[in-house]
Amino acid sequence: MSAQATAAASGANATQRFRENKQTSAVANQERVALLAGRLIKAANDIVLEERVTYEEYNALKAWLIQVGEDGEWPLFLDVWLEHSVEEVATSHRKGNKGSIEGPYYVPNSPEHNSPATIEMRPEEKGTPLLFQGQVRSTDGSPLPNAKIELWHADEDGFYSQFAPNIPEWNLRGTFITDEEGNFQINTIQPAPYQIPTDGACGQLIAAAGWHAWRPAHLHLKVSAPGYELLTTQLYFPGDPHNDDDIATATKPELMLDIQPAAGRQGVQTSYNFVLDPEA
Ligand code: MBD
Ligand code: FE
Repeated sequence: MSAQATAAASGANATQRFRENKQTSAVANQERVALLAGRLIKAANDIVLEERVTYEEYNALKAWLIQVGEDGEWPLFLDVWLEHSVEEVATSHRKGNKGSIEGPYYVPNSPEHNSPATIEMRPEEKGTPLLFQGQVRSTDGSPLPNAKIELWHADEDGFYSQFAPNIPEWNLRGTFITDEEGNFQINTIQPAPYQIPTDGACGQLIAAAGWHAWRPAHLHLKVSAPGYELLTTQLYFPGDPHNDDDIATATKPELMLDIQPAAGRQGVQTSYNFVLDPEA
């Protein structure tokens, strides 16, 4: 009975999380539905006509779409190949920090700590120790005390707790509160590059197209403070071979960390200051 990190298992978890956490019942306005669904259907028809798609290809598409659902990989598929454009539209007005996609593996209400703190990890947690510190500020430069930093990331094997088996529930997930000066100090480990599951429908597509399945190593963050827009973003590590060809198109030059050897201890450290936009 050894639970394995299968696409279907992590997909089922991601699907369930999505249903629990996201507002999906809002009835969009009829004109908008007709416009957007109409354009999507027209775009697909244009491709069929222009590329002279065969019945063989049409049936392969149908079989694959059915499989995406069976593997629970709609959250993965959409977050990898579409969310980055939605994020771009949603944050284009901002003057503060660059955002990035949330992805399929966020879980709300992770254990809360006052800064400085160490994120929950196993006693034997593998990986380079990482001291992650900085300040949360407003766009006018003023520091934001009591801001909330939610951090989640993969382990040294590229797995996320609650989406892969045999990892403690809140492993490498935590909520950190900035101090009176808006500063934070978080001890964690450096995550590994992440390969999306290769044994499900998304992996099948990647193999069939001759693409790769990698995201560069990344930290996921949600930074918030009362009266400010929620910032959902990711931070990346210089030198990762996939920083310039992320499968999820979610890297930005402004989101690269500056990694230094840790002062007087093992591992590495980095400083990053978050800038939040006041709510309109
Ligand atoms: C991830 O870890 C991730 O961040 C995204 C966007 C998609 C799949 C896995
Ligand atoms: Fe991720």
